[in-house]
Amino acid sequence: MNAVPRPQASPAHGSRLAALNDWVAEVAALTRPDAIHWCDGSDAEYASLLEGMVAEGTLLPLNQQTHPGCYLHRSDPDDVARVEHLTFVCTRERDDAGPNNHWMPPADAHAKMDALFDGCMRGRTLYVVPYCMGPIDSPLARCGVEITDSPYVVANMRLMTRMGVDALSRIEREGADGKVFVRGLHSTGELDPERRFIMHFPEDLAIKSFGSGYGGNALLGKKCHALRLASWQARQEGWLAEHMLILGLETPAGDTHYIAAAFPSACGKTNLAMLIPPASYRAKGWKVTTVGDDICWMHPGEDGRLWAINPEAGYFGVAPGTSAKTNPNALAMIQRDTIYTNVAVTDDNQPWWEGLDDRVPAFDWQGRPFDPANGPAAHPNARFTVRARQCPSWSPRAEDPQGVPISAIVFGGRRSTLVPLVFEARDWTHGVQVGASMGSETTAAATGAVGVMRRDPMAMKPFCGYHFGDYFAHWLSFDKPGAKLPKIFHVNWFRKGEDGKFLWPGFGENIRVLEWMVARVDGSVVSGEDSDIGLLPTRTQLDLDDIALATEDLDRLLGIEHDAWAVERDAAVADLNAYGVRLPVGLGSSDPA
Ligand code: GTP
Ligand code: SPV
Ligand code: MN
Repeated sequence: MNAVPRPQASPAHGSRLAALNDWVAEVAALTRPDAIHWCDGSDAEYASLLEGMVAEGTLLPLNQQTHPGCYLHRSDPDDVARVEHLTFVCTRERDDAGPNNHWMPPADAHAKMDALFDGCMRGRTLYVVPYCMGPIDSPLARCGVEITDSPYVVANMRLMTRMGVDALSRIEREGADGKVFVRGLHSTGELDPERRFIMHFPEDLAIKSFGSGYGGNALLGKKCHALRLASWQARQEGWLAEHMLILGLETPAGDTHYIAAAFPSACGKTNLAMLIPPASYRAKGWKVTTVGDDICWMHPGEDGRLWAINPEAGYFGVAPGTSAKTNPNALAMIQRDTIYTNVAVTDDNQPWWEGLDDRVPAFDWQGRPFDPANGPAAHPNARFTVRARQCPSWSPRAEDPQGVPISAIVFGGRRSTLVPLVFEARDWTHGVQVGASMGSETTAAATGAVGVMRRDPMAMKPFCGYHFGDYFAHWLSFDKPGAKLPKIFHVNWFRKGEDGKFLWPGFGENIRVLEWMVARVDGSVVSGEDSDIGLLPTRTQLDLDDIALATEDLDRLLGIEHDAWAVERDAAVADLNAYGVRLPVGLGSSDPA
């Protein structure tokens, strides 16, 4: 039962847009909810949703003295991450989805999903959630409506997107001009992993998701809309929808450079986006502001540059590893008005996770008394959901309807061996090749084995809504006369020594690498060594003065192992060649030059 807040009488009166009313009525006829609630996005509605979930026991208030407005949701233990093997892109032509996606014919997918949705909302409330991805007045923003029977999803959508009456007005205004909104239908169903599917229909801008309440599977504005469907739309319309953070880097000279960075899930986007430079850098005037931490939509501007918006309005961040040392901005922002999912709690009911501090938790993520024999106290993919504006480093430019101009694009993976701290691509085409060849060790953000090296081009393997061959060609197409494209770099914060420890201190110290990048962008530093993988900084170009690094560790972090790289490149080329005839000429060749 989830009959909160009080439903409206009839779906027919929800919107001025007939297409929306008709769709809601159609979904209600299929799913048979007890009540229908059109979300307005108000504070009162949010409060009443939380209250309802607390009453039914699906949300637990945390310590309100230390964490006002904070709550804990414990998910079903089998529903803790994205399920890539159950995620499909259902294009009319199989080849349009590409070998990078699971595919099903649209008619079969609809039949399968509609059978699951049949009567699934009996005894529940159907929520209509209008949302806008991007600043509400931005020409670059796109709208959608999610229908869901999960108040947890509604509350999370309220934090993560511009949700409610303003979004509905825009949808109605655009609908009157014939513009289509993204239709996302979601039900948590019985949370049976055997009856769980996330289906995308890019040609119809539609999503159907059943059987999971977890973030990327259920908050349909995020990965389903803003990446899988948006990447499809972006290709048709000449822009890019990417799995990237956006940060503003203020230099001592007073310039601000905006940098977009694509790292796979749980590989450091939130942390880099909220970086606090070490004291010596702060004293010189370096500062980082946060525009976005997960998704970036980039449009070519009239000036030839790429202009980016963050389509989201909140953060759905990884809790484990977040601490006053690693990410003080994040820790500060999640002290209030935050929904936690699958963290542990201390004996005085504060949220806790591995890496936070040395307290010992009282209960683990499943609510069991903590026993290390059961594994980590917090689930490794435990998350927080919070409004973006609560971040101390939040950039007001996140609300700029025109977005921000991008100076540099960074690709990076979690690679314990081989891949150096940083290198620069020679040009755009080489940069696309570097991005397309990216590999990373898998994390807990998706179900399956952790720590396995997998090719994850542009950190988009789970999120590109069409054929990767076409996607790489689309990237290459931005290099045309008049374009002032960003420089492209590759980083790796995760290189390990023989003792299994990270060689590079990471986090705030990553500013040293960003500093080199903007010096390259400004032209104030001439390029370093042209190696077989790209341009490397020389030792003197990186400011490493006051960090303790043994010379042999530094050699490893900054050097190239030529033989091992040759093997890596052959492997990357072989993987790229799997994209067959749609792979742009040159990308699959073993000679990158
Ligand atoms: P998604 O939200 O899944 O897309 O992840 P993300 O890319 O935003 O990753 P996030 O910043 O949340 O980091 C994931 C994990 O990597 C956390 O446990 C971090 O503490 C850790 N991490 C982030 N940056 C660094 C770094 O510079 N060095 C090391 N060693 N670990 C890092
Ligand atoms: C990711 O897995 O990349 C995330 C979390 O950002 S989710 O919303 O589940 O996709
Ligand atoms: Mn992500």
